[in-house]
Amino acid sequence: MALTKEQFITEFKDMALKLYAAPIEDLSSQQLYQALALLTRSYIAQPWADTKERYDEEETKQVFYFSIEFLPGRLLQSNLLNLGILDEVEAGLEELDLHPQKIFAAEADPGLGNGGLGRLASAFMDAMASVGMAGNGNGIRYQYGLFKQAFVNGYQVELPDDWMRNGFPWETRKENRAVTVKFGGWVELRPSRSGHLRVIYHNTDDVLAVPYDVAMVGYHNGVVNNLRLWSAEAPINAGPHFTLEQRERINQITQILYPDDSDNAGKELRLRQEYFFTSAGIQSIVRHYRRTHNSMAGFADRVAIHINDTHPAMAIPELMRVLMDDEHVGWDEAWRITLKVMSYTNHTLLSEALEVWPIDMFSGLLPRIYQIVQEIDRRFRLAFVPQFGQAMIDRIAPLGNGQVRMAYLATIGSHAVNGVAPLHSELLKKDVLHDLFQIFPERFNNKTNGITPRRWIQIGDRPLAHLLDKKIGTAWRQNPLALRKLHDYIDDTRFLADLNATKAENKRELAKYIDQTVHVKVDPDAIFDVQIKRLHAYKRQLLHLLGILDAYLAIKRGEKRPKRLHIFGAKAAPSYVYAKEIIKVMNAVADMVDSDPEVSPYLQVVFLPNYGVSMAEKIIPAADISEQISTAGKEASGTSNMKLMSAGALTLATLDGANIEIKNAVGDDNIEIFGLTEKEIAGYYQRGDYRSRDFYEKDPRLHAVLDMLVNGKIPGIETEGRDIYNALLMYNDEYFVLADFESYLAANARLDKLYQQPELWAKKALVNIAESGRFSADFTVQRYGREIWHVIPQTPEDDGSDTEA
Ligand code: Z2T
Repeated sequence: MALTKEQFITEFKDMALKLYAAPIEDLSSQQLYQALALLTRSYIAQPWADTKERYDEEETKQVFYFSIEFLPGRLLQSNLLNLGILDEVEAGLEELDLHPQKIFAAEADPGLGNGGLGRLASAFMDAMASVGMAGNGNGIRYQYGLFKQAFVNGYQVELPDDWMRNGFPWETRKENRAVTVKFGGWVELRPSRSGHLRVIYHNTDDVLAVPYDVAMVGYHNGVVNNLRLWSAEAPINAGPHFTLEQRERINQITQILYPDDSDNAGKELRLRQEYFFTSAGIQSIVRHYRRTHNSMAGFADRVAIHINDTHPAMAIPELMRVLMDDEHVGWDEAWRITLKVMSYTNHTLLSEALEVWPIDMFSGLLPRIYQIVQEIDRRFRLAFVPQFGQAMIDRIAPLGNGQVRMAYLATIGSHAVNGVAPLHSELLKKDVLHDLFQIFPERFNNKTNGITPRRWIQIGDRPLAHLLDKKIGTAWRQNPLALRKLHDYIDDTRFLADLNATKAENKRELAKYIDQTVHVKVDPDAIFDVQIKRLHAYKRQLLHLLGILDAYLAIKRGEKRPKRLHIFGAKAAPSYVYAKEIIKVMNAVADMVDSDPEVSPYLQVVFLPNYGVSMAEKIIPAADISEQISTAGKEASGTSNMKLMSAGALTLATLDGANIEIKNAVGDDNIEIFGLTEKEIAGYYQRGDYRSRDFYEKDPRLHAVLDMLVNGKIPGIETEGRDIYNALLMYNDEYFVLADFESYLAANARLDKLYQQPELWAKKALVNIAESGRFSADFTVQRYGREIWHVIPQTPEDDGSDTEA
């Protein structure tokens, strides 16, 4: 859109006055933020309405991305950027003697997700709008987001995230679009005169699902898509017998996000949440479709529904329910429509994260849905036992072992199933969904994850963005593949120095931020070595920690090395004791290193509390090294690896998830690979001959490091050190930390050496930035659109390379 600085100044002052009846000089940052957000929303309103009208008029096929998590990050700056008025607004604010960054920082960061899965969902929303795809989000409006993390005496404590305290200016409540979701009770199936079954619900608990819509603004294209978040409320005419307790139970449904990343707690409230937003979404999609169509026959040509992991997998039986019970479609036709509409992404191979629900709980809470799952199960068995045998079908039917098995249900009820990086997609076919792959091989495909360079470079890394503009022009802002132009400057000594200077500037900025937030002074000339992701044993923050302890001992022995600053950001699930113990030890090691004048010239450790999207925007631009060190075969994809690469950090990585794609993109010389491969680890499992203790006994450095966990040398830890020591030695080190220790140290030593040659380092950083464009989520959603959702016309150039997992 077009907006001059002068126009903006007038409209902004006017908005502030209307809102607060005061001149802008008297307003707090929060008030200025509210005024600016509301003004921005007023700019969004018309294109939002227009986009919706256009989709309806042109009968565009629409995608609905169902996800129990969305992590959009702060929206003001990205909305201004995408509208194309960020520069004018910032200039206007400065002319008013205001500080844009201070105003942007007043926005609460909606933590409606745990980590990668939720952030990916939001990246896809941004990308779909930006490539002009009709993509809608469907999720939950959690009253409280992911807990705020604080450290008390080095221990993680969790505080409630009251993110809507000041309201959420980007949402609009759509009371007129509310639907009712039914729980519990019992079902009566009664043949009716017209021949179809009448389904009568008795004694249900009814919940009103009220949608709140959030605009998803496309980049410089006038498109504004919709993210619909549902809130649970008591029914309007609840009647005199409706108790406060009942009201309370309803409010609970959308009260809080479950804080588990890659883990399944199996709680009934979680099942309620899943059905709540799924049923509300399906009902509203069907209702909207039926306003302009008098049958459901063409539904699958207008609607694609994507199931982000299995949390919304009830969309399958729910759509069957609506088609049959409300729309009187027969089973076979309903199933044909459902299969064509639904597609499913798996995000993990970890068995503890695979959702299963006890049949008792499931059937009690969702009696009609359970009947339909039983029928899906019955027909699946009938169709495939003859060809594949009872034993195999028993393993993979939707019902088994007294459980509803959601990944199997999702695979059986979708026309497409994908993993999120090639290795992950291969392992899905080989292990977790092996039997279903035998039956439905054509459904399986890969879609490598992506990120949005708009947020991570244009917003997060202004100094780099400006340097790029100067050197290669601004085309990369529209098409990140244009970053490849950087290769032309690989021998441009001046440019390489500029690149290093940009990094140095970002490091000074982060150093300031660290000082302001945790009151720790860090040396901006150190190597900034970053590991930012949820805390989980398979991600092996512990391997990084053991590397730090080894460095500590080496420095104590008198070794000199370039100074390294290790930066961690990680929340642990509140119930994940082992992860919390690792946090405590990290914080203890940080203190030990910091307070030792022999060591602190060479080594520093900072664990920043409350890592999230907005903190990532500050850390990533300053990173020299990106630690992506999961046990091979365990990290489905990873996405912080892509973000850090695009900021020119060198990746220190195992051959896992999308690290392998990064290696293929930049070449072996521009990434630091170490550790066992997935194949080698599978070999250990098969033979059953991994003995972590052998590594401890053979390697004196490892021996010394592990002993530190229990010999009292790290002040302030007791049981934590012992528990970790035991996990590694008595319980045989489930994640092969000890097996990878030596090669991890060797890779680190190579990085230390490389850092002595700044120009060579800069060349490698350049190649990483240049090749990061391929990981733009814009391309990812286009591949989903072409190959799964069928919302993009197939063109001859499509090589279909991504369909081969
Ligand atoms: C999650 O963030 C991821 C997987 C999950 O499995 C759950 C959550 Cl909350 C159920 C992550 C993966 O661990 C990560 O490798 C991947 O990059 C990300 O999803 C997005 O696909």
